[in-house]
Amino acid sequence: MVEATRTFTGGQALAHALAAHDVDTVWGIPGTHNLEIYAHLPGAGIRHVSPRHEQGAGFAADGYARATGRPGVCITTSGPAALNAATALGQAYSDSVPVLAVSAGMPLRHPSRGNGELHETRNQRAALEAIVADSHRVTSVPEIAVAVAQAFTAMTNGRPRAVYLEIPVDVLEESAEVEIVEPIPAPKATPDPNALDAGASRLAAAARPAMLVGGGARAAAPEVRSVAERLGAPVVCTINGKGIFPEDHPLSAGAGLTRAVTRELVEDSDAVLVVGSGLSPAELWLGPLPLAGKLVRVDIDPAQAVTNSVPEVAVVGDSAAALAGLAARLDEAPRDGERAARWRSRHLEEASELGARWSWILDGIAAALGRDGIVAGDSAMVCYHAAVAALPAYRPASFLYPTGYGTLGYGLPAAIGAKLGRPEARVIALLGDGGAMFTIAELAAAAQLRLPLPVVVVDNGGYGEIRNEMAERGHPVHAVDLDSLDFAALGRVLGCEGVTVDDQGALAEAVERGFAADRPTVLHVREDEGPAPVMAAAEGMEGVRA
Ligand SMILES: Cc1ncc(C[n+]2csc(CCOP(=O)(O)OP(=O)(O)O)c2C)c(N)n1
Ligand SMILES: [Mg+2]
Repeated sequence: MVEATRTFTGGQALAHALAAHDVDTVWGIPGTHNLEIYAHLPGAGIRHVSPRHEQGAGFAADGYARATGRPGVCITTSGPAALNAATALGQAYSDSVPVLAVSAGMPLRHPSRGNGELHETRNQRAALEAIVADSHRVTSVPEIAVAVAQAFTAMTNGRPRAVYLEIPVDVLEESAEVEIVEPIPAPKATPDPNALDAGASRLAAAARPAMLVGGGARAAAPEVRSVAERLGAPVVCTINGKGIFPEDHPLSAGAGLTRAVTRELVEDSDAVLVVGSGLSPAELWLGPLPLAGKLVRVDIDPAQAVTNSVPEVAVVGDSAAALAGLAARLDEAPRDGERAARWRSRHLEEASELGARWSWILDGIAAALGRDGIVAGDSAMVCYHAAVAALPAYRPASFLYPTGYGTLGYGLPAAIGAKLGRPEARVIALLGDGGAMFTIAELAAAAQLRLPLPVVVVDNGGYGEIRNEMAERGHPVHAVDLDSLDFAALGRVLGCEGVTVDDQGALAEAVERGFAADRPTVLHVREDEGPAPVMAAAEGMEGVRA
């Protein structure tokens, strides 16, 4: 807590309320309507980071939140600025990432009839409300401290999500007596012991158990491990869960739900424990997994516990508490190590097939990244076809990827957010040439921040995935070719180092140098020719990826 009661302007009340919630960094762009917020960020001890576009602010706040486990905050001015951040909020919402967007809005005493106020959006709050889990427009200065506390509760209590807080521009400027509100203590999401009993006995009775681990288990890595080891169960992580279970563990069967190995493992298993995953179609783009009759689900969100696949047993609660409860009920039984080894080698074999086309790139990155690094990826084939399967991860939140919303332009700003949140970690951005251009301006932001950030751009001359989809459908292939750019030169113009690399050794060396540099390094890499991995569509499914 910063102060007890004081006379604050609205902008000051916001800055102090954020500080009271341990916010140390915010991303945003100042404008006429939010100047009163900017006036008070330094006084509240909050570092402000300048992206080059509000979408970059939102993605950076997301990357920071994923990498640190703490909410990310972005600040916009009204109208176009708030809408520029909207896509990033949609991304954070769909991947269960706690991001708070605070925006100035039209004044309280304003007709809202499209009378032409600067930045006027017909209904800004409604536009944002359609995207996030919780949105609120305050009507007075004292309310701001309460609204911030409530926003943090909405973000962090239960399933994390994006939230939106709007402060009318006149409320930002007014002064009033404000009581600073302490963070609201979150109730413990303790699982029901009966559900734990039922889940544990269902799992203990299985001869061939498996586990699927999603992003909701990011704070439960030790508990995931102890349940997996007790069950002797092969473990697959989802894309958002990648790294929660270390991929060099003998029970690891890799990451990615859409993969053939995952489907075959589920088919072969007689009980499957799914932890903190929506089993979302966005990741299961070839169709749902055959989980009927064998599913035990752990989720903090009671609604999500039955979404997409209905379980035999649902354990609702905090994933660490639920898994600890399950582990305590499971015996350390001798298990079939041969089965786990079989699935592990099946995974490794498939991963090397999927990654083949990009293997020199992935191997070069892996060599320099080490066990503790973080990859922030974009929605490019090198990420979802290859890196998910073939770039091993060993820690929670070490692979940041726009899974649910699938937006392009995420990787670079998310990497910036991650690097600022975890300065000691090696962070790398992995982008396609098409997606890179969506937020390429953020190279200038990263350069100004002097971030030692390698940015790998995998260039296949355009929207490769969409080109493939058009061809597969027998449609005319057009609108997908982009003139090849000199990304290294572009990086240099924006204040970075820039290199073009065409072999694994040079790439690994440039990445290694990039981690030690005093600015970002753009690595322009040309994708090898040849067919992309084919992921055959399941019966009746289109198999469309994006
Ligand atoms: C915001 C947004 N617009 C459009 C798309 C549709 N889309 C999906 S993949 C893709 C191509 C991306 O190209 P690139 O980043 O070069 O990756 P590649 O497919 O070539 O590996 C497009 C346009 C999207 N996912 N997000
Ligand atoms: Mg491309």
